[in-house]
Amino acid sequence: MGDRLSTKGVSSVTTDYLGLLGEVPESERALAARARAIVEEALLPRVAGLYDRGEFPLDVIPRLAAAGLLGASIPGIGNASPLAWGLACLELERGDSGLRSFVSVQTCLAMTAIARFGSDAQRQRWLRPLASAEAIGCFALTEPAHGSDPASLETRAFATPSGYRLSGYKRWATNATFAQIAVIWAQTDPAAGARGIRGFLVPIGAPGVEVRPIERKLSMRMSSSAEILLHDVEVPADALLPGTTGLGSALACLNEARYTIVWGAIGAAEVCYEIALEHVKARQQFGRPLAGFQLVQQHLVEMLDRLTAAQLVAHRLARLKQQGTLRHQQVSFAKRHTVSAAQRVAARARALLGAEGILLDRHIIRHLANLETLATYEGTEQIHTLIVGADVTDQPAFR
Ligand code: TGC
Repeated sequence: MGDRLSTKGVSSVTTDYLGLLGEVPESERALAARARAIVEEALLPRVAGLYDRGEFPLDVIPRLAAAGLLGASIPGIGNASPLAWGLACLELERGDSGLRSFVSVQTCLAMTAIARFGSDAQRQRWLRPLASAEAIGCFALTEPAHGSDPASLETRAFATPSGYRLSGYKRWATNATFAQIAVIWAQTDPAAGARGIRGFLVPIGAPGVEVRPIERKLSMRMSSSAEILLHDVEVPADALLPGTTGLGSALACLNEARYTIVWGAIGAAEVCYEIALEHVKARQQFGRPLAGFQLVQQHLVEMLDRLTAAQLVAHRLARLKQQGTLRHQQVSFAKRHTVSAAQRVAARARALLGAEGILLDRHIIRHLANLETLATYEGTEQIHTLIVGADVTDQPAFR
């Protein structure tokens, strides 16, 4: 299998145990099919090398745009259904989480912020270029001292006669090293607390914007992560996203990105399960295939159990989103569920491959490492536990 993992012909047969895909109309599979083609042709043959070098494949971006993946979920741009979008995110993550994260940040964070909270002029200026990849966007909420608690962020937007002066320090912004535009979340009025937080469109090339890549990651190595330092950056009044009304606006964008993580985690889990299953069928020890041992079968069935439960959660989430009744607490529930399931599946798959399981060329260790990021970014597993806990008890326990 080596560096040239082929996913053709195995995924729906071996990982769709309850036949969920059989109920998905062809029209809702087309986007995912295009994503899969890109992954198989343009990513998988070289993914281990890219990951090893910590390099994002910039040359794939035009193909993602041509396939309609950038902005696919944005009304008026892609118009993909939640299910079609989720399945596409699953396929992207089967390649690598860095690819799904690129598409997710561009679409769910940068484009959603503009589509929902931008002025007509901002939408006109940015949405089509972002969908066609003429422009790349990023999103900066987290700060070195404020991750799980963004309400306390310290980046300030001071009103000036011509607009705003932004000063602050952002961290963990995906895509920032090659983006043209950043959605920056800043406090405009500390007395207003979380409701004083507003979003701003800041060109990465503006004087005073400094982007510093975050190096030496051992997870999500194919994704570009960066810090954004704002050294008294002057922006005009129309840099403000006028529809933003507080932290809730930023969190509304995160809901969209969290939805893609729900699906992406399943893609990673599927690949790990498939590779492990193929391996134990082929690998002979003690005179017979590993697959014939009871302990191995127990591992496989528990992996399939978690994977299938995660698929059911994701499909249900898509249905709720389609109906317009999805609550953000349900997204938290699902992110927590599918990422945790994928972590268990990937860890067991790694063990089933023995020493081979730690090789980049066997893919599993890469997904396992990436899943550490999925369990952390856009709300840690613990934060999502507390969001659901508050929902079921009416007792917020964050502070
Ligand atoms: P809280 O008082 O609960 O909420 C403040 C306001 O926001 C509303 N709200 C939401 N609205 C939409 N969607 C959600 N998911 C929402 N959650 C809360 C809420 O109703 C309220 O509205 P209003 O009108 O009453 O003002 O806020 P809190 O300060 O108590 O915090 C709650 C908590 C901890 C759940 C929240 O802060 C949280 O989700 N924390 C995790 C933050 C997080 O996910 N950070 C990661 C950011 S992503 C990033 O920067 C790096 S990844 C992106 C990349 O890869 O580039």
